[in-house]
Amino acid sequence: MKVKIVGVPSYFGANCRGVDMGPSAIRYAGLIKMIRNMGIEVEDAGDVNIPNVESKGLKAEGINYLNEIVEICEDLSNKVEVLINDNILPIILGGDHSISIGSIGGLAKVKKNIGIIWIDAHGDFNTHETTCTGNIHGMSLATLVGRGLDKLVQIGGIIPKVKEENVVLIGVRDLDKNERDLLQKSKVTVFTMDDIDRMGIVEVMQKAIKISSKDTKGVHLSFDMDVLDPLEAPGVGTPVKGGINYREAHLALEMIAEAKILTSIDLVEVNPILDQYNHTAELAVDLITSALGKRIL
Ligand code: DIR
Ligand code: MN
Ligand code: MN
Ligand code: MN
Repeated sequence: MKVKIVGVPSYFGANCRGVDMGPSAIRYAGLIKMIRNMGIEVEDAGDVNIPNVESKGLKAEGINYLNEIVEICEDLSNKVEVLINDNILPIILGGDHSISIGSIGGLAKVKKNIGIIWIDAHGDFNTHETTCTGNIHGMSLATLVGRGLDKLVQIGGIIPKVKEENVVLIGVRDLDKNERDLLQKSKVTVFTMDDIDRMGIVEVMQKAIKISSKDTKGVHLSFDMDVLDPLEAPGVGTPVKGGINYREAHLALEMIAEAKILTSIDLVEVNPILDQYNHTAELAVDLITSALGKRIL
Protein backbone atom coordinates (compact mmCIF):
# COMPACT_ATOMS: atom_id res chain seq x y z
CA MET A 1 0.00 0.00 0.00
CA LYS A 2 1.16 3.49 -0.90
CA VAL A 3 -0.52 6.57 0.58
CA LYS A 4 -0.58 10.23 -0.44
CA ILE A 5 -1.96 13.12 1.60
CA VAL A 6 -3.87 15.94 -0.10
CA GLY A 7 -4.96 18.99 1.90
CA VAL A 8 -8.03 21.03 0.96
CA PRO A 9 -8.01 24.09 3.23
CA SER A 10 -11.44 25.38 2.27
CA TYR A 11 -14.17 26.75 4.53
CA PHE A 12 -16.50 27.83 1.72
CA GLY A 13 -18.93 24.93 2.12
CA ALA A 14 -19.38 25.73 5.81
CA ASN A 15 -19.37 29.50 5.17
CA CYS A 16 -17.40 29.93 8.38
CA ARG A 17 -13.66 30.25 9.04
CA GLY A 18 -11.80 27.67 11.09
CA VAL A 19 -12.06 24.39 9.19
CA ASP A 20 -9.71 25.84 6.57
CA MET A 21 -6.96 25.29 9.17
CA GLY A 22 -7.80 21.59 9.46
CA PRO A 23 -5.10 20.25 7.11
CA SER A 24 -2.43 22.27 8.87
CA ALA A 25 -3.54 21.09 12.33
CA ILE A 26 -3.66 17.44 11.25
CA ARG A 27 -0.20 17.65 9.69
CA TYR A 28 1.11 19.35 12.85
CA ALA A 29 -0.34 16.47 14.89
CA GLY A 30 2.11 14.15 13.08
CA LEU A 31 0.05 12.37 10.44
CA ILE A 32 2.94 11.62 8.08
CA LYS A 33 5.22 10.33 10.83
CA MET A 34 2.52 8.12 12.34
CA ILE A 35 1.73 6.51 8.99
CA ARG A 36 5.42 6.06 8.21
CA ASN A 37 5.90 4.39 11.62
CA MET A 38 3.40 1.75 10.52
CA GLY A 39 5.79 0.83 7.70
CA ILE A 40 3.54 2.32 5.04
CA GLU A 41 5.03 4.36 2.21
CA VAL A 42 3.53 7.86 2.48
CA GLU A 43 4.06 11.22 0.82
CA ASP A 44 2.51 14.66 1.28
CA ALA A 45 1.14 15.93 -2.04
CA GLY A 46 0.48 19.39 -0.62
CA ASP A 47 -2.70 21.42 -0.80
CA VAL A 48 -5.25 22.09 -3.50
CA ASN A 49 -5.25 25.76 -4.46
CA ILE A 50 -8.05 27.72 -2.76
CA PRO A 51 -9.30 30.97 -4.37
CA ASN A 52 -8.91 33.97 -2.08
CA VAL A 53 -12.31 35.66 -1.95
CA GLU A 54 -12.63 36.11 1.81
CA SER A 55 -14.39 39.46 2.10
CA LYS A 56 -16.86 39.05 -0.72
CA GLY A 57 -19.31 36.61 0.92
CA LEU A 58 -20.03 35.24 -2.52
CA LYS A 59 -23.33 33.61 -3.44
CA ALA A 60 -24.47 32.10 -6.73
CA GLU A 61 -27.97 30.68 -7.33
CA GLY A 62 -28.67 31.30 -3.63
CA ILE A 63 -25.81 29.01 -2.56
CA ASN A 64 -22.76 30.19 -0.62
CA TYR A 65 -19.57 30.08 -2.69
CA LEU A 66 -21.08 27.79 -5.34
CA ASN A 67 -18.62 28.70 -8.10
CA GLU A 68 -15.57 28.59 -5.83
CA ILE A 69 -16.53 25.14 -4.55
CA VAL A 70 -17.10 23.84 -8.08
CA GLU A 71 -13.62 25.06 -9.01
CA ILE A 72 -11.98 23.50 -5.93
CA CYS A 73 -13.80 20.17 -6.34
CA GLU A 74 -12.97 19.90 -10.07
CA ASP A 75 -9.31 20.48 -9.24
CA LEU A 76 -9.41 17.92 -6.40
CA SER A 77 -11.23 15.34 -8.54
CA ASN A 78 -8.46 15.56 -11.16
CA LYS A 79 -5.77 15.08 -8.50
CA VAL A 80 -7.56 12.10 -6.95
CA GLU A 81 -8.15 10.55 -10.39
CA VAL A 82 -4.38 10.53 -11.01
CA LEU A 83 -3.65 8.97 -7.59
CA ILE A 84 -6.27 6.23 -7.97
CA ASN A 85 -4.94 5.45 -11.46
CA ASP A 86 -1.47 5.09 -9.93
CA ASN A 87 -2.80 2.63 -7.32
CA ILE A 88 -2.20 5.10 -4.51
CA LEU A 89 -4.59 5.46 -1.58
CA PRO A 90 -5.39 9.16 -1.22
CA ILE A 91 -6.14 10.63 2.20
CA ILE A 92 -7.85 13.96 1.68
CA LEU A 93 -7.81 16.39 4.61
CA GLY A 94 -10.59 18.98 4.89
CA GLY A 95 -11.68 21.58 5.00
CA ASP A 96 -15.40 21.37 5.22
CA HIS A 97 -17.36 18.38 3.93
CA SER A 98 -18.14 19.90 0.50
CA ILE A 99 -14.68 18.71 -0.60
CA SER A 100 -15.89 15.08 -0.72
CA ILE A 101 -17.73 15.94 -3.92
CA GLY A 102 -14.27 16.40 -5.44
CA SER A 103 -12.52 13.45 -3.85
CA ILE A 104 -15.29 10.96 -4.63
CA GLY A 105 -15.72 12.62 -8.02
CA GLY A 106 -12.13 11.65 -8.82
CA LEU A 107 -12.55 8.12 -7.50
CA ALA A 108 -15.74 7.57 -9.50
CA LYS A 109 -13.97 8.55 -12.75
CA VAL A 110 -11.59 5.61 -12.38
CA LYS A 111 -13.54 2.92 -10.52
CA LYS A 112 -17.01 3.55 -11.98
CA ASN A 113 -18.75 1.31 -9.43
CA ILE A 114 -18.05 2.36 -5.85
CA GLY A 115 -19.54 2.39 -2.36
CA ILE A 116 -19.40 5.05 0.34
CA ILE A 117 -19.29 4.79 4.13
CA TRP A 118 -20.19 8.29 5.38
CA ILE A 119 -19.63 8.71 9.11
CA ASP A 120 -21.20 11.96 10.33
CA ALA A 121 -23.49 13.58 12.92
CA HIS A 122 -25.33 15.10 9.94
CA GLY A 123 -26.95 13.65 6.84
CA ASP A 124 -25.39 16.10 4.36
CA PHE A 125 -28.46 15.19 2.30
CA ASN A 126 -29.89 18.63 1.61
CA THR A 127 -30.34 20.01 -1.89
CA HIS A 128 -30.61 23.64 -3.01
CA GLU A 129 -34.35 23.15 -2.49
CA THR A 130 -34.25 21.89 1.10
CA THR A 131 -31.23 23.73 2.56
CA CYS A 132 -31.83 26.18 5.43
CA THR A 133 -28.27 27.56 5.32
CA GLY A 134 -27.23 27.60 1.66
CA ASN A 135 -24.08 25.77 2.75
CA ILE A 136 -22.80 23.08 0.42
CA HIS A 137 -21.26 20.95 3.20
CA GLY A 138 -24.88 20.08 4.08
CA MET A 139 -25.50 18.92 0.46
CA SER A 140 -22.44 16.84 -0.40
CA LEU A 141 -23.86 13.34 0.04
CA ALA A 142 -27.05 14.22 -1.85
CA THR A 143 -24.88 15.64 -4.64
CA LEU A 144 -22.87 12.42 -4.88
CA VAL A 145 -25.99 10.30 -5.42
CA GLY A 146 -27.06 12.71 -8.16
CA ARG A 147 -29.53 14.96 -6.35
CA GLY A 148 -29.54 18.76 -6.41
CA LEU A 149 -28.03 21.54 -8.53
CA ASP A 150 -26.68 20.51 -11.95
CA LYS A 151 -23.53 22.54 -11.37
CA LEU A 152 -22.68 20.41 -8.32
CA VAL A 153 -23.94 17.06 -9.58
CA GLN A 154 -21.84 17.42 -12.76
CA ILE A 155 -18.50 17.85 -10.97
CA GLY A 156 -16.03 15.25 -12.23
CA GLY A 157 -18.38 14.26 -15.05
CA ILE A 158 -19.80 11.01 -13.62
CA ILE A 159 -23.49 11.25 -12.59
CA PRO A 160 -24.30 9.88 -10.08
CA LYS A 161 -20.93 9.03 -8.55
CA VAL A 162 -22.42 6.23 -6.50
CA LYS A 163 -25.64 4.21 -6.35
CA GLU A 164 -27.75 4.93 -3.25
CA GLU A 165 -27.88 1.16 -2.59
CA ASN A 166 -24.13 1.27 -1.88
CA VAL A 167 -24.19 4.29 0.44
CA VAL A 168 -24.22 3.91 4.23
CA LEU A 169 -24.57 6.81 6.64
CA ILE A 170 -23.45 6.19 10.24
CA GLY A 171 -23.74 8.21 13.47
CA VAL A 172 -26.47 10.61 12.36
CA ARG A 173 -28.29 12.67 14.99
CA ASP A 174 -29.00 16.03 13.36
CA LEU A 175 -31.18 16.26 10.24
CA ASP A 176 -33.14 19.21 8.86
CA LYS A 177 -36.83 18.45 8.38
CA ASN A 178 -36.96 18.26 4.59
CA GLU A 179 -33.55 16.65 4.48
CA ARG A 180 -34.91 13.91 6.68
CA ASP A 181 -37.85 13.25 4.35
CA LEU A 182 -35.54 13.10 1.35
CA LEU A 183 -33.20 10.70 3.12
CA GLN A 184 -36.03 8.43 4.26
CA LYS A 185 -37.38 8.16 0.73
CA SER A 186 -33.93 7.39 -0.67
CA LYS A 187 -32.19 4.00 -0.88
CA VAL A 188 -29.33 5.16 1.35
CA THR A 189 -28.91 2.96 4.45
CA VAL A 190 -28.88 5.06 7.62
CA PHE A 191 -27.59 3.93 11.01
CA THR A 192 -28.49 6.66 13.51
CA MET A 193 -26.95 7.08 16.96
CA ASP A 194 -30.00 5.24 18.21
CA ASP A 195 -29.14 2.24 16.02
CA ILE A 196 -25.57 2.28 17.32
CA ASP A 197 -26.83 2.36 20.92
CA ARG A 198 -29.18 -0.56 20.34
CA MET A 199 -27.19 -2.78 17.95
CA GLY A 200 -23.68 -1.85 18.98
CA ILE A 201 -21.01 -0.54 16.64
CA VAL A 202 -19.82 -4.05 15.61
CA GLU A 203 -23.12 -5.11 14.07
CA VAL A 204 -23.58 -1.69 12.47
CA MET A 205 -20.14 -1.90 10.85
CA GLN A 206 -20.62 -5.49 9.67
CA LYS A 207 -23.77 -4.40 7.86
CA ALA A 208 -22.17 -1.19 6.56
CA ILE A 209 -19.21 -3.06 5.10
CA LYS A 210 -21.49 -5.57 3.38
CA ILE A 211 -23.80 -2.94 1.89
CA SER A 212 -21.09 -0.56 0.69
CA SER A 213 -18.93 -3.24 -0.90
CA LYS A 214 -21.69 -5.29 -2.54
CA ASP A 215 -20.85 -5.53 -6.28
CA THR A 216 -18.51 -2.53 -6.07
CA LYS A 217 -14.86 -2.04 -6.99
CA GLY A 218 -13.99 -0.34 -3.73
CA VAL A 219 -15.29 1.77 -0.90
CA HIS A 220 -14.56 5.37 0.01
CA LEU A 221 -14.56 6.37 3.69
CA SER A 222 -15.78 9.88 4.36
CA PHE A 223 -15.22 10.69 8.02
CA ASP A 224 -16.68 13.88 9.46
CA MET A 225 -15.01 14.46 12.83
CA ASP A 226 -18.28 15.86 14.22
CA VAL A 227 -19.58 12.28 14.48
CA LEU A 228 -17.53 12.02 17.67
CA ASP A 229 -18.98 13.32 20.90
CA PRO A 230 -18.00 16.98 21.38
CA LEU A 231 -16.66 16.07 24.83
CA GLU A 232 -13.97 14.04 23.05
CA ALA A 233 -13.65 16.08 19.85
CA PRO A 234 -14.48 19.72 20.60
CA GLY A 235 -12.54 21.12 17.63
CA VAL A 236 -15.12 20.64 14.87
CA GLY A 237 -17.14 23.04 12.73
CA THR A 238 -20.61 22.10 13.97
CA PRO A 239 -20.58 20.05 17.21
CA VAL A 240 -23.69 18.01 18.09
CA LYS A 241 -23.99 16.32 21.48
CA GLY A 242 -24.51 12.59 21.88
CA GLY A 243 -21.88 11.30 19.48
CA ILE A 244 -19.82 8.13 19.25
CA ASN A 245 -16.84 7.78 21.55
CA TYR A 246 -13.15 7.25 20.88
CA ARG A 247 -13.30 3.47 21.19
CA GLU A 248 -16.35 3.09 18.96
CA ALA A 249 -14.68 5.24 16.31
CA HIS A 250 -11.48 3.19 16.49
CA LEU A 251 -13.30 -0.09 16.28
CA ALA A 252 -15.39 1.09 13.33
CA LEU A 253 -12.27 2.06 11.39
CA GLU A 254 -10.35 -1.07 12.39
CA MET A 255 -13.19 -3.17 11.00
CA ILE A 256 -13.10 -1.23 7.74
CA ALA A 257 -9.32 -1.77 7.55
CA GLU A 258 -9.75 -5.52 8.17
CA ALA A 259 -12.32 -5.77 5.39
CA LYS A 260 -9.71 -4.53 2.88
CA ILE A 261 -12.24 -2.58 0.85
CA LEU A 262 -10.86 0.97 1.08
CA THR A 263 -9.78 2.89 -2.00
CA SER A 264 -9.65 6.35 -0.46
CA ILE A 265 -10.37 8.36 2.67
CA ASP A 266 -11.39 11.87 3.49
CA LEU A 267 -11.37 13.32 6.95
CA VAL A 268 -13.12 16.65 7.34
CA GLU A 269 -14.43 19.45 9.55
CA VAL A 270 -11.54 19.72 12.05
CA ASN A 271 -11.69 23.29 13.43
CA PRO A 272 -8.54 24.13 15.43
CA ILE A 273 -10.01 27.46 16.61
CA LEU A 274 -12.57 25.62 18.75
CA ASP A 275 -10.13 22.90 19.80
CA GLN A 276 -8.17 22.37 22.99
CA TYR A 277 -4.41 22.05 22.36
CA ASN A 278 -4.94 20.44 18.93
CA HIS A 279 -6.53 17.43 20.62
CA THR A 280 -9.13 16.85 17.87
CA ALA A 281 -6.48 16.86 15.15
CA GLU A 282 -4.46 14.33 17.17
CA LEU A 283 -7.57 12.19 17.43
CA ALA A 284 -7.93 12.49 13.66
CA VAL A 285 -4.40 11.18 13.16
CA ASP A 286 -5.11 8.23 15.47
CA LEU A 287 -8.28 7.37 13.63
CA ILE A 288 -6.62 7.55 10.21
CA THR A 289 -3.97 5.05 11.35
CA SER A 290 -6.75 2.72 12.52
CA ALA A 291 -8.38 2.96 9.09
CA LEU A 292 -5.01 2.03 7.56
CA GLY A 293 -4.83 -1.12 9.69
CA LYS A 294 -2.93 -0.16 12.85
CA ARG A 295 -3.37 -2.78 15.57
CA ILE A 296 -2.24 -3.09 19.15
CA LEU A 297 -0.61 -6.51 18.65
C1 DIR B 1 -27.02 21.72 8.11
C2 DIR B 1 -25.64 21.49 8.79
N1 DIR B 1 -27.74 20.48 8.02
C3 DIR B 1 -26.86 22.37 6.75
N2 DIR B 1 -24.91 20.53 8.12
C4 DIR B 1 -23.62 20.11 8.34
O1 DIR B 1 -26.21 23.41 6.67
O2 DIR B 1 -27.39 21.86 5.79
N3 DIR B 1 -22.84 20.45 9.29
N4 DIR B 1 -23.10 19.24 7.47
O3 DIR B 1 -21.59 19.88 9.48
MN1 MN C 1 -20.53 16.24 7.07
MN1 MN D 1 -21.24 16.83 10.17
MN1 MN E 1 -7.99 0.56 18.40
